[in-house]
Amino acid sequence: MTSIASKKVLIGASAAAIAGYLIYRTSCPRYRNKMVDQSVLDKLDAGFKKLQEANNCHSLLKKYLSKDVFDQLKTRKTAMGATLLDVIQSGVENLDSGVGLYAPDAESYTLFKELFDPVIDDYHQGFKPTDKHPQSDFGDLSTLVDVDPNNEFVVSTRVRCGRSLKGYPFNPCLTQGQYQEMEDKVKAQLSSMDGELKGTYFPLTGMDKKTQQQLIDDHFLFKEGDRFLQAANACRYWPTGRGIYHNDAKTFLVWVNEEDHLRIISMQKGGNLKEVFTRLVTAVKTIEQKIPFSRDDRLGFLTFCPTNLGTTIRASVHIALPKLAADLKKLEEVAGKYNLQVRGTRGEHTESEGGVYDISNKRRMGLTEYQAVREMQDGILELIKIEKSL
Ligand code: ADP
Ligand code: DAR
Repeated sequence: MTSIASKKVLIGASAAAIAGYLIYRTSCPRYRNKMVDQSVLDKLDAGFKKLQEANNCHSLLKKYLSKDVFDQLKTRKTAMGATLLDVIQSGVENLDSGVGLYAPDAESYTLFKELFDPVIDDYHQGFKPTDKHPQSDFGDLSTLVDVDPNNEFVVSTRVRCGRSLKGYPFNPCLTQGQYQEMEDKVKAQLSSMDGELKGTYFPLTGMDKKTQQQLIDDHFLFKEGDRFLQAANACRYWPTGRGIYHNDAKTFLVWVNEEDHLRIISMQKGGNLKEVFTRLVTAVKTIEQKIPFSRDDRLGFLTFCPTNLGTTIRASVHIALPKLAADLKKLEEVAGKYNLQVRGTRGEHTESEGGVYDISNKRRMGLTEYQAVREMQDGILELIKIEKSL
């Protein structure tokens, strides 16, 4: 075959190969799914317009979803099929969101990093894209204290962390079967807890409403129908796969598949933070030997909401500071100086009842578990000192 003829054959073969690849890319179910549907793009355009026109929206979503970022991200889709709409729909529907976005799966934190990174930096007060969350360190527990030994101000103390089960996406991408599978796995593992942590798992499925409401009123169980989570597609198939594990004393609890796969909680009356955190550390170390958790090398433990990444620790007191709290804005301003966040009695997006506030550390990333808990301890001690001086 002449050299010209062989070149013609080679060019023909290459053209056929390229054509075949292009057909594959447009026709292969996997690659076809890589394209964002026009219906999703239309919803995204409408959502972005709504955010832009909202004058009284102060969410981090609105702050950082510029037109440029929006145009960059709106055509992207994760391997699990999550789009920018899955990320922002809660904040579009709830313009009063503080943050307004969630990660439908772990990949979202990198695929939509142009939006997540500035939100994370802002919320966690300086966690840059080049920063790396430190390894877990629960610290020297003997240095923690009872923040209110005379029981003058603190009603109760609670420390919680979130954990995601390795191999499972977050709420919007979970199937009903996965919810059930995860619940079965967690229930089986928790059934072997012993000593102070020994307890019982109570699925929400079949739980009578009176019992459920009493658990919520006593601050043990998560609220139902959170509009922010509903809009984020975090409540599908409810109550399948959802429930609560607790010991008899209700000082050790585990929430299953509310906002995160797991919320591991230690709580008790009074201000003895040292006892509460020691119990949580024991529980986390016990559970992680039974259930593999999803942890990112840069972001730390992964959670559905970016505000909970890293340590995922929220250490809080239910506290009454009548003089400081006479002016809520003043209380929030003073608390903010110590990197503390003020929530209502029933947690976020609620009001105070009887003058009791839920005050906790705000930062969860770029510091260790011990530092996050210590930040709460030191801040609360300062607030009590100020209250006493007024
Ligand atoms: P999370 O702490 O899991 O992020 P929330 O802010 O909704 O979620 O609070 C969950 C529940 O924990 C609410 O019922 C709230 O009243 C309760 N809670 C928070 N801190 C304390 C505390 N120190 N003592 C008792 N209950 C608390
Ligand atoms: N609805 C969200 C909540 C942000 C932080 N709290 C969480 N993840 N429970 C908001 O943007 O207000």
